[in-house]
Amino acid sequence: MADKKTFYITTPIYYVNDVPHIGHAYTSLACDVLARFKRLDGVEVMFLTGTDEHGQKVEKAAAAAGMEPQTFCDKVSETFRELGKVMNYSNDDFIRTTEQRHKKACQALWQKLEQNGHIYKGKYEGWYSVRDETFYGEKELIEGQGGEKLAPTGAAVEWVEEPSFFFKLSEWQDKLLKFYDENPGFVLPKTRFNEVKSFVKGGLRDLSISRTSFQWGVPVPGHKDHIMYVWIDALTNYISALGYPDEQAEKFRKFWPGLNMVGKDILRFHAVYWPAFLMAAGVAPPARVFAHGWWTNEGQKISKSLGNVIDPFELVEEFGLDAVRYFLMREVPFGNDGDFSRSAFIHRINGDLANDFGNLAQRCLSMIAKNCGGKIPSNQDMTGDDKKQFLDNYEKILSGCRNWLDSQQIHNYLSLLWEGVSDANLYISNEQPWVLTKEDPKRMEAVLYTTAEAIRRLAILAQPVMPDAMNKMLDLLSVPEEQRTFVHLGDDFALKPGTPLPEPVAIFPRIQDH
Ligand code: ME8
Repeated sequence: MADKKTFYITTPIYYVNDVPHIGHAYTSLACDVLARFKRLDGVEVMFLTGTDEHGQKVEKAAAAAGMEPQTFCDKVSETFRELGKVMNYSNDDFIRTTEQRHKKACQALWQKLEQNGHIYKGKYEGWYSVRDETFYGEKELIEGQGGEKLAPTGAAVEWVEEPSFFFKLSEWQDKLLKFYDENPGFVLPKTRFNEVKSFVKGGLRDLSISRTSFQWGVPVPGHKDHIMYVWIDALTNYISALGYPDEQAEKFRKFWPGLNMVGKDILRFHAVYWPAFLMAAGVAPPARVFAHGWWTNEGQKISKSLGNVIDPFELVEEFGLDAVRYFLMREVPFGNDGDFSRSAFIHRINGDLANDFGNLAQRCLSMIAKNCGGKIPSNQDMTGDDKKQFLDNYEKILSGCRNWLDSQQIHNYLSLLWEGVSDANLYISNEQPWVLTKEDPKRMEAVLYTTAEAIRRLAILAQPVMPDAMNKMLDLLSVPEEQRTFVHLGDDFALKPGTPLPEPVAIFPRIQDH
């Protein structure tokens, strides 16, 4: 994937039974960071998100709200678009499963599976959880406090008996295992891949892929009384947005296969069912499925019933967007579970942003304003050491960032950049330009120049996580807007002595806890 000139990344499409919370914001944010990084690195990117609007769960939520399903979906889907604006996602498309382009793709995929002999008609008798939109085997169930049967996720289950079409998933065990062997990077993190493999090794049952007990979904072609199982419908979104069934469509040819980013809760659908459906239809499986972990809130599982849902809109309102984006991407190793706590948030933001990066910029820029006439200082007295230590290492930093992000290690990419921030802070503390103002003003200018140029490079590299704040920082350095991609990191685009700078302002104020 690393050398490809195009990059396709998708978020799960979110159910519209509920309004967006921090978990949804997190997944999409990670995709946004990866998409922005690739764009700055000269890669043609397609970043897709959207909403999952069919199925019993949504139908019930609409009924509970006293609304027609379509009107209900229109309303809730809009809140996910709104989240995208507030979080500054750079998605290129937003797909809704109630759109015609998507229904057409689902029906075409179904027909392909049927033509290729992978579907048969039968009767489903078993357990179903509407909350999880998942069929469960008897052995998977757990016992609730009152002795009732529950899904392994704790969701209620109901017994279902109805005519159903089935996908012959049982025939895919060996083919999937072979595919996994041949594609060792198909699922990340590795531990999750092992879970997927052992699930498949345990044997696969045929999968019920149509329902007859409700109406809200895509009709099975030629069988209007059957509605497609919401997961076969939902997974198809990743290719319907590329123009499937037209496999010659420009986007499809350019971007498929892509990276499907998901939370660990829905890995099985993406790493087992999805590649099986695709291979059965003669389409390539995704290039990678990355399953990230889950957030808890102050140590507790996030749930509506506990009333501890974290509202991303409120968080951004209180702390500012880029602080939220930074915290979510930096605090927890991407792939692990993480805990959201107010004190950890404040500690992280005040430490990394206000103290480390913010102070560095503030110190450097205010000295330039005061002592260099508000212009980029001269670099005449820069030493070979200054350059070697701070400026010549950017290629190594860039390639380090690329490596981390090609394996979706977003936290490591940030910690690599913050090593650069620490080095620059150490440099300015050691060189003490404030002492040089009288003693050696030429050297003072060189020290401030070196620091400002290091800040320019770090700010360019940190744009994917904090696009607004880093743009402001680059504005403060008078870096032309069209010179902010990774091509511009090197010496050819270095700051030009004598360039006038705007009045410096603090970019990352300290958060006062109250
Ligand atoms: O599953 N921490 O939609 P969904 C981190 N429609 N991420 C979380 C989270 C948490 N506490 N809670 C939710 C669906 N998420 C299907 C997907 S795709 C073809 C269909 C994130 O609205 C995480 O990405 O329930 C998880 O996978 C997703 O929200 C589930 O969103």
